[in-house]
Amino acid sequence: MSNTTFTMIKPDAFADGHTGKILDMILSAGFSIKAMKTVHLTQGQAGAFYAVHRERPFYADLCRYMSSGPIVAAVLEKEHAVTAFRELIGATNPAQAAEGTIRKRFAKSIEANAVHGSDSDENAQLETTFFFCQLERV
Ligand code: IDP
Ligand code: MG
Repeated sequence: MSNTTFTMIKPDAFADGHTGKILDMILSAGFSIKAMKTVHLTQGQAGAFYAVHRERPFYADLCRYMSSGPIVAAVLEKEHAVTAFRELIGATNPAQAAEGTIRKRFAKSIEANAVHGSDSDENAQLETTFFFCQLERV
C-alpha cells in the first residue's frame, strides 16, 4: 500500500469559501500535505483528467463544472492514504455519504460534491503526475 493520495477541492466548495474548513478536516484526520496548489482548469484539462469517464452521460457536464472556477489540488500523506481518504470524503452521492464525512458536510449534489479522492494507489500516482508534472502541457 502506498502512503499518498491525491485530492481536489472542487469549484463549488472553493467558491463557497469552504477550503479552510475542508483542509482542517483533512489535517485533523491525520493527513499531512506534501504539495498543494490552486489551479483554474481549462475544459480540456478537466476532460483529460476525467478521460476514464468519457463514455458516461455526465462527462460533458462534469468537464464544464470542473473548469467553472479555481480548485485546490493537493497530495496527501498518511498510512493507507487512498482508503483512509475515501472514508473521510464519503460516498460520491452526498445523499448516501456517512455522517462526519466531507461530502456529507459540504457537497451540494452528486456532481458538485466538494472534493475528489483517488480510488487506487495507481490512480493516485497518475493524478499526482498529471497535476504536478504534466498540466501545463495538456
Ligand atoms: P468519485 O469522485 O466518488 O470517485 P466517480 O464515479 O469517479 O466518483 O465520478 C467522478 C465525478 O463525476 C464525481 O465525483 C462527481 O463529481 C461526478 N459524477 C459521478 N456520478 C455522477 C452522476 O451520476 N451525475 C453527475 N455527476 C456525477
Ligand atoms: Mg473516482
